[in-house]
Amino acid sequence: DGNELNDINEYIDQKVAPDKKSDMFGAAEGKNVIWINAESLQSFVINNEVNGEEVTPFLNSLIEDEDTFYFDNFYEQTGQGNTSDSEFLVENSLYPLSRGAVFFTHGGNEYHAMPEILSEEGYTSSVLHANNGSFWNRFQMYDSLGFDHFYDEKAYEISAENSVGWGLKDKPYFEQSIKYLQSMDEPYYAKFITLTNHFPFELDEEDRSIEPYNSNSNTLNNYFPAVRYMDEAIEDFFNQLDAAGLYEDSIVVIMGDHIGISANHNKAMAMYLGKEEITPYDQVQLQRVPLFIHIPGNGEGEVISEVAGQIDMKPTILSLLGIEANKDIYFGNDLFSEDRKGFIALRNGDFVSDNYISTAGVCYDRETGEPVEVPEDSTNEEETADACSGIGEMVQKELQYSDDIIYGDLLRFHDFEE
Ligand code: GP9
Repeated sequence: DGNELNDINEYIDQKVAPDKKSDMFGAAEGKNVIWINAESLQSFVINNEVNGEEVTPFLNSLIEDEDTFYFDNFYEQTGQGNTSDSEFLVENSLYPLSRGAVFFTHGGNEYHAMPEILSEEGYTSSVLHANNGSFWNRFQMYDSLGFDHFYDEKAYEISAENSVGWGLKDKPYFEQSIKYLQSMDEPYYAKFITLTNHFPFELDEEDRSIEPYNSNSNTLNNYFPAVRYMDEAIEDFFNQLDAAGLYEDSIVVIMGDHIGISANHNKAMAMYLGKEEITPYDQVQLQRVPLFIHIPGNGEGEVISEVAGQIDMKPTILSLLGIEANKDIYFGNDLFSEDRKGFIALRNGDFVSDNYISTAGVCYDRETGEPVEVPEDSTNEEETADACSGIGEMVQKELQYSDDIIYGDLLRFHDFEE
């Protein structure tokens, strides 16, 4: 009957909700939100090179842009639902499930997602993705999340020439999407989901601007030219937005959705990163994905290094747009607020906090990557207790609360009205 919600609300009030609004509250009020879900983009390629060539020249230049905020300790928190899990995190500020894809298993639940909240503020919302709309059960879930329109593969002209791997290449995809953006009622929230930089990172010769890496993993080798292609596609898209006059009135968010290179390729990854091996600590650090928030005319852009994650996107975007959702149920923080929880829970129960990384039962110092050693003769209780255990308990509680909400479809019992 929803009584469980009392405990959950109490936890959110005490541990999650900030005491006051951040300085950036309303900094993008009334602007369109153009969201780019960058398929399989990981942070290790940013400001990095392969064969002496920059991998992501456009994204690197964006970091330097005075209107861009770049988050370099931003983690993906997905489970088996991959891209759909990242979407779920972003739209709801709830966690995906530990097994299966919540888009499939709980697509018919009641949610109070970002598109619905935005529509109450006069926004229209759409997803543009040139794949079959049933993939990841998107038709049903997008309806539950409150999206007004879904431009799936039927909205695009797709041929053998303009396709590779999973379907329409990113460059023609963005090009063909401009007309849809122009037709949307403003203000709008438009979510783009790219496709070309998808495992196994196939690319036509003509689209290859840099050479593959040379290691025992073809997956990692081919990742670099595929990422460069996406970088170019996003650059072209920025230029098209500008030419169409859509740039000034819109904030653009670019977020990596999940890792592209799994632990199966660790030998090659260690070679690329110049390490002897990929440790469990490194593995968690490889779960960092880029997050860019571009706000035209802002001028205060900077690199923000505090620990952050996909769970934080909904409160961050709503705050930037100046929207208060005081009675919302969410587990993330506004990334521009100083008053934050201080940890990011990964779906498997590992976590990253300001000081520690906990994975596979070991507590690491986040800065040094060394396991936290407790002096044997220590009598200080805080020191002798595993440094990670206090936060670990909160992580477990939070994941459990989120699961309870989804399994019990609890949001149907909650009154979101202020
Ligand atoms: C498919 C695309 C990729 O439509 O979103 O999904 P993924 O396999 O990365 O979850």
